[in-house]
Amino acid sequence: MTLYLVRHQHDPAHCPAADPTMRAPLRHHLGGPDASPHGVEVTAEAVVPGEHTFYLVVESGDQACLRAFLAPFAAAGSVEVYPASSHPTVTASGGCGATRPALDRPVPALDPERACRAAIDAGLVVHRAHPLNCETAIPALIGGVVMPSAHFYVRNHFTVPDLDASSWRLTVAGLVARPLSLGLHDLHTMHAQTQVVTLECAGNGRALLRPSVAGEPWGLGAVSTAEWTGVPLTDVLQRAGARAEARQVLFRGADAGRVDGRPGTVRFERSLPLDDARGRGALLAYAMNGEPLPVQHGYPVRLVVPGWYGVASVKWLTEIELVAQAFAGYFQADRYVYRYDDPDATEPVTLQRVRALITDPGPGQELHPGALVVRGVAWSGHGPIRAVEVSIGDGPWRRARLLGAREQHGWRWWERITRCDTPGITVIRARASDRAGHTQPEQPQWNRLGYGNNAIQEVHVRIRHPAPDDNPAARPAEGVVPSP
Ligand SMILES: Nc1nc2c(c(=O)[nH]1)N[C@H]1C(S)=C(S)[C@@H](COP(=O)(O)O)O[C@H]1N2
Ligand SMILES: [Mo]
Repeated sequence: MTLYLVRHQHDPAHCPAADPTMRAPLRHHLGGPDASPHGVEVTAEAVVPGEHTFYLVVESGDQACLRAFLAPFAAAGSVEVYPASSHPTVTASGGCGATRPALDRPVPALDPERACRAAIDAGLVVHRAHPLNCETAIPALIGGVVMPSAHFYVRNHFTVPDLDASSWRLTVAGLVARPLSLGLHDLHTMHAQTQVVTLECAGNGRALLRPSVAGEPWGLGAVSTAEWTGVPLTDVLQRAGARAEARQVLFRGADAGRVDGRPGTVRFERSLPLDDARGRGALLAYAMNGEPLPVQHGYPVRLVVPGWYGVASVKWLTEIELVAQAFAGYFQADRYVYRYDDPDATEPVTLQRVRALITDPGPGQELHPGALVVRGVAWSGHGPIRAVEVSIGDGPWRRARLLGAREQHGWRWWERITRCDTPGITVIRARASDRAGHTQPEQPQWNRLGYGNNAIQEVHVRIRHPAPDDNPAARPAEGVVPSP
C-alpha cells in the first residue's frame, strides 16, 4: 500500500456537497464500503470551508485503483494525486530535501518506504529509513519470554533483499569434501531444532556513551528475543565435510552496498572460527516464533549464533565457505572491533556482555509512595544469569527474583518487589552477573566505534508526596507552599 494525498476542487457554482442528488452518494462513496473494492483505504479527509477544496489522505495498492475510486470527484471538478510519505518516515530519512542513498541492488529489494511505515505502525523506534534501522520501545519488551516478531529490533547495513524462496539456494563450498547446494525444501526435510535466543546489537546503548561516538544512535532497545527454528549448522557442516586445513567458516548474505574505505560494492559477510561454528548451537533458521522468517529478519534463511552479538547472525544467507585464513572483510576487520585509545589494543566483537534492562518502571514515571515493583530482563553471552540485584535511591544492592524457565540462550525475566516512601526523584539501578563470573561495570568501557556498552542502567522516577489524608504530618501548614 502506498500513501497518497488527494486534492479535489470544484466550481463554487456546482458544489456537489450542496447538490441534494450528489450529497448522499458521495458521502456513501467515501465512508461506506465503496472504497474497499477499489483497494483504497481513506485514512483522513477534510474540507476547507468556503474554498470548495477537499483533501483526502488515502492508502492504495496502485494509482489506477485510486483513480477509479476518485472518478466521482473527477466528474465534479479537478483531482490532483500526490504520492506521499508520513512525517516519521521523512524525518527518519533525513528530511524533505534529503537525497536517498544510492544503494546497490544486486537482488530485488523490499520497498524501503513500506518497510519503514510497517515498522512505525508496529511501534518500533525508527532511527533510519534507508537502510531500515529501528529499535524496540522498552515497554514493548514486557510480556512473555519471546516477543512478537513485529516488535523485534531491526539492524540493516544495506537495503533489505526480497528473496524468492523457490529459487533460493544455500551453497556450501571452499575447503569441504562435498560441496553442497541446498534449497529451502532440503533444509525443511533435515532434522529441525528450536531454540529461544536473545539477539543484541553490539551498538546497543551507544547513544549513552560520553564522549559520543558516530554510528546508529541506539538507546537500549536494540535487543530482542525470539524462538528460532532451523537446521543445526553443525549438521550441514558435517554433511559437507570440513577439510583438515579449514579454520574459519564464512557466511555471506544476499545484501550488498558501498561502505567507507573499501572500493566497489561490499557484501554483508562474517566469519566464525570453525570450533564456534560447530560448538555454539548455531542454527540455519527458517522460522521465527513459528512462522517463516519475516523479510527484514532474513527470509528465507538466516544464521542465528546464540550468545554472540547480533552481527554474527547473518541474514538472507546464500553462501557458506570454509577458509584456511582469518577473514578480514569490512564487517569483521573495519567494523565490529573494540578500538580503544591505544591503536594496538583492538579486539573483535564476539559474545554479548552481561546486562540487565529495567522495563518497569519507565524513565520519568511518577509513582505513589509505598510498594514499588521493579522488573526487567537480563542476559549474557558468556553463560546463564547468576543474579540480578536492584538498588533504590543509592541504597544497598538487593537480590531480585529470577522468573520463568531458564533458557540456555534467552534472556531471563526478573522482578523485585520493594518499597519507596521518600518523595522526590529517585534513581533505580539494576545489575546482572552471570555464572561465568562477569558483572556489569558502573561506567561503560568507552571505545571508538561504540560497542558493548553494558554499564549499569539507571532509571530516574518521581515518587509523589503522599496524599494529605495518608499522613497528616505531611500536610503543609497554612500559608506554606509545599516544595515541588
Ligand atoms: N545480511 C545481513 N545480516 C545481518 C546484518 C546485515 O546488515 N545484513 N546485520 C547484522 C547485525 S549488526 C545485527 S545486530 C543483526 C540484527 O538482526 P535483526 O535485524 O533480525 O534484529 O543482524 C545481523 N545480520
Ligand atoms: Mo548489530
